[in-house]
Amino acid sequence: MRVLLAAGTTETALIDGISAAGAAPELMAHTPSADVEILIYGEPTVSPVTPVSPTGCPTPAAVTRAVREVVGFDLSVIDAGLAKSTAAPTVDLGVQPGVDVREPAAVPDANATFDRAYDYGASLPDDEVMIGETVPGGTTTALGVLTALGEPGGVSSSLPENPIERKRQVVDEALAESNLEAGDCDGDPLEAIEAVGDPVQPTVTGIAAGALESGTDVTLAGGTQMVAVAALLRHAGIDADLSVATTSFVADEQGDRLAETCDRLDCELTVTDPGFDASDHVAMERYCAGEAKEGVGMGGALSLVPDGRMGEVRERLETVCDRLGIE
Ligand code: AAM
Repeated sequence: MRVLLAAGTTETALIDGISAAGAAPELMAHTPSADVEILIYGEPTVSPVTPVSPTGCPTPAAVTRAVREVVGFDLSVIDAGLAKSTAAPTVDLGVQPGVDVREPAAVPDANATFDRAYDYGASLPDDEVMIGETVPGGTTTALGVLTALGEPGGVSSSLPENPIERKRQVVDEALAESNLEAGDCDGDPLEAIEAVGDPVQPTVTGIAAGALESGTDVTLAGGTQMVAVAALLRHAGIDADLSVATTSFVADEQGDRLAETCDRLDCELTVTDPGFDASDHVAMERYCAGEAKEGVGMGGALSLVPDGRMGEVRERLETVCDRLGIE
């Protein structure tokens, strides 16, 4: 199995109170760069911080790394608009960081990014791939494109108390600034991304579209951000089989809505519970309290763990957290 991790940024993450994917707003731009270093090396290398929430919950990259150390999988990192340098080897598709969605164009080069990502996806030699993401603010931009497409339903959050009303306000402002109303982008997913999305979206949507077209099975590894990608693919007229693999933390928060949305988008849904309630380690306690919930391919990675081996993942996560200075 190859995991493709699309790592990017959007200025949208800087909107007050919208994201916990970094200890402080000025650190969020480093989160994706550090996340991919954790996946590759086990710890940040040139990145100055280990991404944690303001209350100290470690990045989901720690969990994905722990799974990787236990079961092993091929990994490629795609630069989907990084704002800070990273020492992780990345595939360069020329993607730029995203602009605040409340500006007229949030992803000015969405079309060109999609095309390059498509060619990359179509060139992959793998029979199956999983695609994950790291982009602070990504649930707000997910709500942006879902609304522009006219898709009902909400999105999750890295915060235990989802600031969904704030997100709706931001999306309303963003649509108005782009002279759009909810549902206006029904048949034009790239217009939705350009107006109110983030650069990870055309990257993941393009890779998935190219991979599916060339006969590669695709699992979208993530929560509501990946549901938004599934919606973008369906609105692009792609009807190939598609799966979403997420965590029990997202599924618990979203309730029946997650399965209903996946059903409507004709996506298979896999939910994996890592059994963190069996541990009294501070990181796992924070996940059980609803922090972070998903990201950096966590739900997809957990779905690769064979029955009976989740205890090993939890043990390994403690080692990864020790290395990251989280105890
Ligand atoms: C990615 N890196 C993270 C992290 N994520 N580091 C710490 N905490 C997280 N939750 P929101 O829209 O609330 O910002 O949530 C989306 C982000 O949270 C994404 O970057 C996702 O990968 C995760």
